[in-house]
Amino acid sequence: MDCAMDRAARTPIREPPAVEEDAWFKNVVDGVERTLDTCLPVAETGDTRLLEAMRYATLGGGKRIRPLLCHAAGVACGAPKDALDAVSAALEMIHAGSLVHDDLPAMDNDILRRGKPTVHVKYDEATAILVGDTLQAQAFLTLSESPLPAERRTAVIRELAAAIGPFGVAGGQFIDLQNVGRSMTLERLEQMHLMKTGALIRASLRMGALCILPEDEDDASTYSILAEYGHAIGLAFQIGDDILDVTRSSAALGKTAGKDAARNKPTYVSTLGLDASRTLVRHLRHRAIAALRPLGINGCQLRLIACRIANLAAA
Ligand code: GRG
Repeated sequence: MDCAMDRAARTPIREPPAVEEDAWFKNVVDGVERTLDTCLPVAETGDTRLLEAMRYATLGGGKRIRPLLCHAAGVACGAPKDALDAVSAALEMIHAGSLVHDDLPAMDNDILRRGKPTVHVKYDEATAILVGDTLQAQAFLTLSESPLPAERRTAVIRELAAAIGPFGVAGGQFIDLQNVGRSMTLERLEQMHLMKTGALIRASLRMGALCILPEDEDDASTYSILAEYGHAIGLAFQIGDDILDVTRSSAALGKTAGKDAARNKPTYVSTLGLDASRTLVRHLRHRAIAALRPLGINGCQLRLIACRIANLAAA
């Protein structure tokens, strides 16, 4: 890492008052919790086990980073809150379903998630597979019924489908699994994480904006700001996740700590070391915040989230 980059990364960033910040975060998180509760199906009669398992995987846990990003980008563009709530709920269903599949014995084989037994431990493996599948279906159903004009609805559906496919989340997960026990170049590691973690983060931002702005020439600059911010924040988030895996306990994380090293998985920490990984997170935070400058006050919430993500890794 060069010195100029390191100096920039160390420059303190003035943050807006914590009270307003906390109120905004709480408002979004509470809103998404309510919307998820409404959008997840409940059985009137018959076997309720699959529906219960979907709720177990999705409700009452997680940092809700993707809804926060979706709302922050939407607020910056003037999108309506009810649409942002629906889109955020869909994003969380996809994310929660991906965590359920990620924890399966055929993938990361974990027993603890969000402080609770993973879905295949609490229920069984077949149920966990179906929970991932049905959460995906429910996410797209939620988007198809979202309070948006038809053209905006199609745009958010398309964005999410593209983000989770072979060139996004699922493709990144495939590369990840192929490389357990191997070393990776920094470039390849970055590419993998831009797909596995970054694709849904970038989609969260774009879907917030797509609720109101067509992606045409008039609004191209907004989308390029979100692309630059999303690239930086997506990587910072993943590097933070790698850092926390070695610096925090399972109790603090709510998931099994030290798993990357135990499985001999290539990570930023194993590739760059802890200090350089932390420096890189600070650099990426600055890059993300710098990208927001043209948005002025409208980028305020996005700026807060960049600080929050960087602070997670710094602790
Ligand atoms: C096609 C969506 C889809 C999934 C199938 C299993 C799989 C392919 C992909 C796994 C993707 C995955 C789990 C990436 C990890 C991303 C990551 C850093 C997760 C942790 O996210 P947090 O910290 O978790 O936001 P909480 O619990 O706070 O929501």
